[in-house]
Amino acid sequence: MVPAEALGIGRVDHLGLAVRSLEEAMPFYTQVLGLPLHELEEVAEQRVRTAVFQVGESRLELLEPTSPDSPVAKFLEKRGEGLHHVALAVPDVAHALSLLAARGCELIDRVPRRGAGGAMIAFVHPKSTHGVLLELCAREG
Ligand code: CMX
Repeated sequence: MVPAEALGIGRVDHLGLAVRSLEEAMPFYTQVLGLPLHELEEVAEQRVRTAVFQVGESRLELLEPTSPDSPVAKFLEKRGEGLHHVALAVPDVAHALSLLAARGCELIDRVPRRGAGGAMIAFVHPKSTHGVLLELCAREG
């Protein structure tokens, strides 16, 4: 049997963690865990503010909704704070999406778009991944 073409997943790029308030959640990561803050950013299109912490070659991305119609606000309402998504690094998001579409996966984004930190990203629906919202992510350099 010919193995299916791999997506080229290199590592876990980051884990997205939904929080009600960055101000309340950040001291745990900075002061209790002692992680360095990498970046604070507002992603207007997703209606979130993010605080990113570097953890070796991966990152933790805290997500605070900036509007009641943010996908993260809906998540917090239904499930409370916690793991929101897993982001895997791929070399080419568009190519990975075309492979996943051909394999019958339900894509949230049919084409890559710009996410936090300037990365190209796309989401795959949790229905296709056994319950985890999956992000594909490609960074330059
Ligand atoms: N992880 C796992 N399952 C999730 C989920 C998540 N983060 N969010 C929703 N679900 C599940 C729900 O529990 C629900 O399951 P059931 O049908 O079994 O109850 C199902 O998905 C539908 O959920 P919903 O609450 O009705 O929400 P919607 O369908 O309106 O939206 C989703 C869900 C994933 C399509 C939407 O949140 C989305 O498009 N997400 C991608 C964009 C995003 O999350 N942006 C924020 C982060 C941005 C960034 O990192 O920059």
